Amino acid sequence: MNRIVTLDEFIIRRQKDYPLASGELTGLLRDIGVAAKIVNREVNKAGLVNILGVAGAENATGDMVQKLDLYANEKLIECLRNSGECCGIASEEDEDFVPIPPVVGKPSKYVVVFDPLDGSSNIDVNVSVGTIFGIYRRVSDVDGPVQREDFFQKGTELVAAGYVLYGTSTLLVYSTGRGVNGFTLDPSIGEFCLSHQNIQIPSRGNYYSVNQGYYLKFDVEMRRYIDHCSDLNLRLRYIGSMVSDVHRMLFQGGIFLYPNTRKYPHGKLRLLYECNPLSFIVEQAGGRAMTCNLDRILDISPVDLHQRVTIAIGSPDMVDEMKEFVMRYKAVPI
Ligand code: P6P
Repeated sequence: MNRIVTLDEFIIRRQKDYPLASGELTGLLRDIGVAAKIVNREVNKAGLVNILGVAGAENATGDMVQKLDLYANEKLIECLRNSGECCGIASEEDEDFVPIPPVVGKPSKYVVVFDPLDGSSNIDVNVSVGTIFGIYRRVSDVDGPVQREDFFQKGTELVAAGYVLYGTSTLLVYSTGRGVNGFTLDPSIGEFCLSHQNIQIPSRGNYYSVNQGYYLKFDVEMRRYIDHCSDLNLRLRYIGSMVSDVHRMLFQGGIFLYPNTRKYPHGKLRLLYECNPLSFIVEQAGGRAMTCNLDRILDISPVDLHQRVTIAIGSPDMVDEMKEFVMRYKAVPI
């Protein structure tokens, strides 16, 4: 039987891979792990929340019942604020970035972007949701306040990215640019334990993932590619939570698409805290991630905290095939 390797032990052991590492990133990753355990505890009680009352009402103990995504947002900010390793946060739940003052005067080198609870509409029907995060080294003066440009960095500048999936089990998957590893929460000891080492995405899979309901709203090249997936008898899987769909693809292969529609002419999904971190993970696992205009997601220079992009992400052979369809059928050649 293999020895249990906890997330903390793995992170600390991997720190030795970075001779210049001084422990801040290690501390930050561990703090995100703590926040994930706290969020997991509440997500697992979500059904009770509905019994005890909806967000904004008082529950049996007189506490204010919160929407779980706001709760997750608060807990993540609280953990990162106390970590002393993060000088700023950009969250899906906050209009602007949130400066984090130094703890005991010690300046910190990193900023964190996250979607605290991606797919939160699934909570009410007990379908998996997740937290997505990315970590950048700040580019502004370390002795000054965090600046907007600290968050407007390309995905290629990520020093770490990952997600926590609150599903049939709770899994934390992350990468610091040297491969992708997964850790399953063992509730009996309250630790994330190494369960999926060096994850590699299959070169292709039997699933494609897109909201078929928008088919007639997609551009012709996307419809032709989706027709091709159907002609290949691929199976459609779409959970309505990007992190869950991408997680399935990491293990079973496939492609996830969110093209532009009339409602979302630039795509629906957010670059900073959904597409970049997940693209970083998928590329580290050997996959591809590009916009439906064939731009590599990680090469996009952000211009807004909540910028939306189109995305085609997943198995390399399938994303390459989608690219061929775009080149062949796009009405206005790229
Ligand atoms: P639609 C969840 O709200 C989310 O941001 C992603 O997690 C998910 O893939 C997508 O939106 C679902 O959007 O338009 O298909 O309901």
